[in-house]
Amino acid sequence: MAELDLDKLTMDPAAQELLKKAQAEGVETIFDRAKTMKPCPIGIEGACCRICAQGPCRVPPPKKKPGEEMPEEKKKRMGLCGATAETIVARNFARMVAAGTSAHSDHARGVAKLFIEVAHGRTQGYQIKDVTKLRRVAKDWDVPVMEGEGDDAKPRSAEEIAKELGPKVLAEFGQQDGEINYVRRAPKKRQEIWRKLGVVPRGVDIEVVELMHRTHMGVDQDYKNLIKQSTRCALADGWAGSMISTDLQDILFGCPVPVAGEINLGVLKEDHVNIVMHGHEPLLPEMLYVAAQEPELIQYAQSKGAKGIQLAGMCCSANEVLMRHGVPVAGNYLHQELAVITGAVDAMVVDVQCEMQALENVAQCYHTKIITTDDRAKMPLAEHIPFDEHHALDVARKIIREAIDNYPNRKAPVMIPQESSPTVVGFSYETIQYLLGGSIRGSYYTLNDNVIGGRIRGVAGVVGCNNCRTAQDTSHMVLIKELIKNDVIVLSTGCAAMAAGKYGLLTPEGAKYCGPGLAEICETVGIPPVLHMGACVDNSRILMAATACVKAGGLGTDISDLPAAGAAPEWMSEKAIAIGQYFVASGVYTLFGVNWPTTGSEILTDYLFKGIEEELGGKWDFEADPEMMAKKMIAHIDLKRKALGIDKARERVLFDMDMRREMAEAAAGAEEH
Ligand code: NFS
Ligand code: SF4
Repeated sequence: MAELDLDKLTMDPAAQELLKKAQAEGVETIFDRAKTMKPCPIGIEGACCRICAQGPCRVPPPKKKPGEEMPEEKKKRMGLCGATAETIVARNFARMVAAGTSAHSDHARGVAKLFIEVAHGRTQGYQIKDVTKLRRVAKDWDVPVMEGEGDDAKPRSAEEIAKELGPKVLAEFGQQDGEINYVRRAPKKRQEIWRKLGVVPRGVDIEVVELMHRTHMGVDQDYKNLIKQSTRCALADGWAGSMISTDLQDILFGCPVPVAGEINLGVLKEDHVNIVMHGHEPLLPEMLYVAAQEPELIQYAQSKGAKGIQLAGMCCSANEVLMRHGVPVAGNYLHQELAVITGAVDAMVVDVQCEMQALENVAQCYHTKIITTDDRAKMPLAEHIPFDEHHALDVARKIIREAIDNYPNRKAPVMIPQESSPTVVGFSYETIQYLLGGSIRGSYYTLNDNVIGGRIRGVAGVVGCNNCRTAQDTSHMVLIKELIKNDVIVLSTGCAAMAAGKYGLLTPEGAKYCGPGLAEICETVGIPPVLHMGACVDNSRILMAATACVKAGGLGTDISDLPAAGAAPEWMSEKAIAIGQYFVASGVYTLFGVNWPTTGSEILTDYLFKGIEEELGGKWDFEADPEMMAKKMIAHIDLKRKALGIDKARERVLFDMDMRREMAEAAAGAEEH
């Protein structure tokens, strides 16, 4: 195996330690493969079409020297059928949006189906936990929450409401005409923009199917029209699929409130049965969490010589159970193989999305059992224990028993890194409203007030994955630290949020990295500078928070007016592209790092980075350097502040703060002497 330059691969000391262990034990990981297999230079630009059997047709832009004019004949690039570079690159981009939307929406469909089963009392272990949220969501779907008239009216039972709400939500997926329901949640002006452009989704499935149809050979061959349908599809992800996941999961499992947790591989325990829950859908993890506390199973673990059962999460499943129950997190995306390499994971239970097939190979070298649980996501070498909501608790118990039975089989030397960091998570849209909204207005008004007054310069969403083509977590950290240093509060989800947690930014003490304005807010309210809002489907919470800011007043009339920006500096998944597209379509300036999948067409890239802003108020950008990325986001935020006429207020605040600090320093100096 090739020598690895660890600092270039990951900034996480736990990961570095385990990579050394892997090297010593001759176990190959994604980090090794990234060294030997380079990305295809044509594919990386989106310039390869393989949607029909006459291709693949490759249309990379001819390399020109800087400043050199491209000869006209070279500008014309096309596939055998005449599809231009614009069409080919746009089709590839569109298909990423379709796949990403499918992932979130198929997840949502599963939750909706479970929800209906729970309403009818046909499941095992589940219940409706958050009746307040149920009632609020029901109103948004025009489901009555009271029965009877006038003085005789009394609240309907949770089950009654849920029985009526469930099918309505599920119907959203197959709806053929009209508008998806949650469009009504967006600011009025945003709704008008969408309606005028004709991009309001009709349903969820229809937008994906239509996009797949339009990217078939010889259908839509106008790149702007392809991007338009990508927008419609992505909006069905953000404002339907993902938002439905978030809402129904909150109703079933509880709307997150601040809870303490712990992040990194150090949460595994050598003398415990370690079970890692990896994937995205919290349905089974919720039951594993219940079952792992059953005395019978704990005793069973003890009978095998373990002290107890340690559950830990990975990827977005981790975020789900972390923010609802404080279940510790073993790591983000690039930690998955490394967890197995500790030699201490007795079972890794996976469901769907972001699970590397390499897991089954790595597991061959250790004793770890990889258990797939979803019929949509199998691996040939893994054991399959299908999840079934009607016997969910029994399935969870069976899985835990298998893990316990596997505990005595540990063989390779076990090495669990020490690293783990405390975190405070669970900043749902509702929690932020409660903490920062102020009790009088019951809205995001106090947050707005602080933005207007200048203590908070702006709001940034930092989300997305790890990507083995860039050092793990480094871009997340450089970007986030630069933002909070400049008083930009950060809302985070997914693997980015976990990265923030690993390096201490998810605790109120993270205030020490902040500029004076944001530090003051963190200290007064007792919040971290980076608010962990959940899994990637919970980017819908960011949409809701942005909308609430608009509605609270003082910051314009649309999301595109807000001093805000979004970024995914280490993205890798198609879901990230779908998310980015719905943020752009919701009016947000959105930057991605690592690489950009449309560079094969300058015209298309130019449209996504500039032209699209005229239509949607948001736009894409690419920036590989995280420091530069922060600068671009802050510049955008300042531009929006200026447009709102609140740029001067911030100068006054900073002036005040400097004076206050000088006075404090002078006072401290006087005391010393
Ligand atoms: Ni989001 Fe979550 Fe992580 Fe990326 Fe994958 S786990 S859904 S896609 S890698 S952030
Ligand atoms: Fe080539 Fe056109 Fe077929 Fe694509 S659709 S592979 S560009 S012939």
